[in-house]
Amino acid sequence: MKIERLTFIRIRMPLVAPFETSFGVTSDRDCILVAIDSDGLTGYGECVAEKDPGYSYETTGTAWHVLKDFIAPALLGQELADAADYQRRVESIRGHPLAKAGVEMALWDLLGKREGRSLKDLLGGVRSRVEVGVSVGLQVSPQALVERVASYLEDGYRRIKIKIKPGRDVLDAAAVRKAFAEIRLQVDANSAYTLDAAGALAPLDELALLLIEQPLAEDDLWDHSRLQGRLRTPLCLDESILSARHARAAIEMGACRIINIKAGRVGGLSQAVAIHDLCRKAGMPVWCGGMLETGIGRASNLALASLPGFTLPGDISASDSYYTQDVTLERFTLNPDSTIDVPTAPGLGVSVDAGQLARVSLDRLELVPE
Ligand code: NPQ
Ligand code: MG
Repeated sequence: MKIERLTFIRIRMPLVAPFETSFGVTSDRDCILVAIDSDGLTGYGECVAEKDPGYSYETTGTAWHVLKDFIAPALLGQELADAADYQRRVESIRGHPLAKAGVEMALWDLLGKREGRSLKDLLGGVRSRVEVGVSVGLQVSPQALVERVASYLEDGYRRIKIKIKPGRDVLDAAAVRKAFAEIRLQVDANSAYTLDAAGALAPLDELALLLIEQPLAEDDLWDHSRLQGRLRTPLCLDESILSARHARAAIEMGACRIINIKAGRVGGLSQAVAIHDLCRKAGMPVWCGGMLETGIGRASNLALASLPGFTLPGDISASDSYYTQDVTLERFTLNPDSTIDVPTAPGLGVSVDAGQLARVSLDRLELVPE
């Protein structure tokens, strides 16, 4: 495929409710959409960086810079064979996985549209519907949290993840467990603890949680292995797993018993699949993480989560749970069994709502070969 044009579109979509985590609170989703034109077709991708460096050091600002000044010049006017070819061309750009992954997603969409095959088929997916859950932000009180969870259960979600931070952990989780004895429940700390402070998490072992996600620092596999030795509940790593090498090290060290895979965090769908394959061989369960994606990234997550090793429910919620209006014409809805259908149309299987995209756009840059 010849890369004839690259377009970057910065958008801002209001969330239905503010989303609070251990690193901050946000009321809008800022991200960058990527469009690649080749041979009369357009492929779309989503860079999941946020406005602020809370989850990752990358932001919409750094991603815009890396996309415009480094990734685009490496691609414009070039013939690209596939995702592996793309990764070789951006290999010398250090870091910035979220920026790289946004372009790789657009390439897959283009490849699929060209071949008339869905992303699920291209990646080797085996399921037509995937199990999903919802991620619930920190609320003002344990009572408010229980009410929020009740409403998500009413919507049909059968797996609940709550955000925790020091001082808002055991009481919150215990309140939810007390109100709903049987539900599949897990917690996510987004790196808010040190190994010493994580002593406070010991009572979580009594709450029958599916997992405790990323309690310690992103760059601290070692202390996660120490902490896992003290807890019966499986630890799950999110921020710490940036490549297949990290995944292998985490497995060998016993730093976790479950891995959350996000294509953005690992630099693209191809690496996400590689980590899936490695974990599958090692018997390490994985699930698909989420970044409050628009319909574009959501479609990509559904295709990824259809691979056979994704045995736990993903953070892939129905569009309505986060946004009143999306940039895709398709809206993803929850089936009664807490699953969402994987798109079957070529590529990502979604089409962009041009009017809505124009309404949420903040900035747009079109680049063509010189
Ligand atoms: C996680 N996601 O698993 C994250 C992190 C996260 C669904 O819990 C704006 C955009 C705010 C992306 C907050 C979920 C966000 C964000 C948290 C991602 O760790
Ligand atoms: Mg997480």
